[in-house]
Amino acid sequence: MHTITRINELDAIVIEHQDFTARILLQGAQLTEFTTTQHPENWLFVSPANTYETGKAIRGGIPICWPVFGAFDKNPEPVKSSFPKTLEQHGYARHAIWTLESVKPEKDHISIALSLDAAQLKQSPKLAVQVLFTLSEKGFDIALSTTNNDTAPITFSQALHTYFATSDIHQTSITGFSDCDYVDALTPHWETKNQHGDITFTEETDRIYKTGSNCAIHTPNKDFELRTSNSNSTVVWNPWIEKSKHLSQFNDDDYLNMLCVETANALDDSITLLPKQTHTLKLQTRIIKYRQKQ
Ligand code: TA6
Repeated sequence: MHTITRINELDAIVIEHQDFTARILLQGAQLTEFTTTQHPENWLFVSPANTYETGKAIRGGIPICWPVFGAFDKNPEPVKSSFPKTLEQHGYARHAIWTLESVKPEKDHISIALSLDAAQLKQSPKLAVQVLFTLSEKGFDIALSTTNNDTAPITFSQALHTYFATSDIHQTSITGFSDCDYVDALTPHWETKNQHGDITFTEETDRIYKTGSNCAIHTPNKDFELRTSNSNSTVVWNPWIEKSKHLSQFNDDDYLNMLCVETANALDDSITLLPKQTHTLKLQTRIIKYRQKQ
């Protein structure tokens, strides 16, 4: 059911079930591949430019941005005062080697738990995080639980930075955010704007929507449904033509076949934990419609 394999410098858990397959890198507890018998193409985008080197972020799959989302200085004051100012973009979780806690095969699904402890990594403050993947022929579910093991309140931000695959970004849209406010991260002062109708892609897009509502991603040959819990912010990102040329681990034309829809707790939706409190961010992804390839 599961084996540990190596991709260049990185170890990965490979799941081979009769109804689904998956691959999770121990570095970053990063799900990079998920397929089902009914939908055998990787549901996730992973750039062919990745080199799978220790300490290098992998572009694709589901990077876990933790214990901060985005650039440190763009976080709210309570987050900035909880962490050292040297914290890198999207935090340290995606570069760290997570501990494989358990692999529990059941009849029609498998649960895989991995954990990371700030104290063990000599990071402060003392937060601990566990990610639980529940995989089945229906799709993948993720629960990201953070516990405050320190003695003072901690405010943190996070995101499941999911790269979804599409056969053509020009024929891809997102429904579920109409009339929702969003922060446009491409404006100098991160202006707040309002979404009119479906989200479509015609240029670089980098937005933090002020909702965690369920949404649907419509691609030429399949529609994904995303259901979330304990999230009131969703990041939508596509680097488009110019930014793609300057991104590491990414080909110039990769923007044509990916979009990030990130289940988050970002900006005003950052989370404050009292000592011993736990917060769990959840995402459930299903394919709700598919069209045979033309
Ligand atoms: O989630 C959107 C974003 O914050 C973009 O601004 C872009 O920086 C993207 O993440 C990728 O970040 P990375 O650090 O992986 O290059």
